[in-house]
Amino acid sequence: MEDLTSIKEDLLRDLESAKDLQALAEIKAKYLGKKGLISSLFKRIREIPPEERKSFGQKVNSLKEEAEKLIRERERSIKEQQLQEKLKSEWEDLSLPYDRSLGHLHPITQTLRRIIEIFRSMGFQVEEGPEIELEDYNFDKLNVPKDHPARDMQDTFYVNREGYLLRTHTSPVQIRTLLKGELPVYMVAPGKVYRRDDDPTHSPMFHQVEGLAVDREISFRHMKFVIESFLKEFFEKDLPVRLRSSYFPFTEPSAEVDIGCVICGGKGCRVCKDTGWLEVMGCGMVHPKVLENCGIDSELYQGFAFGMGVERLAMLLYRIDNIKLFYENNLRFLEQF
Ligand code: 2NL
Repeated sequence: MEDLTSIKEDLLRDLESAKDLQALAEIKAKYLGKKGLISSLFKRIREIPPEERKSFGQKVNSLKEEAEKLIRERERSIKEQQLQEKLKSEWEDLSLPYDRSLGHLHPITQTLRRIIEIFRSMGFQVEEGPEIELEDYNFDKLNVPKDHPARDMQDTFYVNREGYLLRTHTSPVQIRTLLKGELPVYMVAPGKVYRRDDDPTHSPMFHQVEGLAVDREISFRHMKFVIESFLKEFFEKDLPVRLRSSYFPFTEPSAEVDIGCVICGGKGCRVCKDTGWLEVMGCGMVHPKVLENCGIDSELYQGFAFGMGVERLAMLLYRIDNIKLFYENNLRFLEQF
């Protein structure tokens, strides 16, 4: 009987000094485990005179139940204490001031979307394609001769696999569309293009938008009207536009498009190199061979195409003098747009 009282006193003292669940588990094993102090009492029942066994058994049982209850209560109080400590240490003051400024689209993305929206409003569909392209779609089908300098390793990034390259223009997207054979086609192809160029006015990756219209009885005048309408909307003014004769293997005839200098108004400045004009895109009537390469009867169908550099147009629109600013992700630059 004395043992029973002292076991309970020991248990209470142990429980009070238990600081965590690990310590509590050890206490539980010490008293209630298979070889624990209380479990061993049951084994000593034979040492008790028979007439006292019943009441001894009852006392051990109730000690066992009480011990279980005390341990459960201590477990709850340790858990509650740990929760309170956690709440205190992880508390965050949600009322503290924080940076509420929002990000925005990159100026190149803004310019790209501005261009696309103007052509969409004129009924052109937007088409996209892969940046790793077949040499066949990027050059051959476009009537670019096998020995053309643009195909040179010095100008084009060839991928480490026969017949593949990083597209040098978005024209292969238009080839893919023409090959589907669904005519007429009125489309623009925006996206990244790659050339082995790296100087203050050229970047090895830049963005292009090309346009293509293929239908019956498409003429050079349709092209001129579409391009002039686009440029007036893009620069939000009634600019002078002129076409200068030029050459591309995929168009015949071909032209460069100039606008009156948006910086000096045509008087002559550093940007237009004192000519009063700025070259902003290239264009032309789709070469019959390109149509035939895509399985289109060039006697029935004609087309016009054009291509422009997005960085160049963004630089003129926002008056930026260095193309590299677009790729540095300097927030002091980007935040201005
Ligand atoms: C430029 C000139 C141009 C084209 C791109 C084209 C596409 C097909 C057929 C014929 Cl599928 N032409 N594209 C035509 C003329 C000029 O781009 O200076 N780009 C930045």
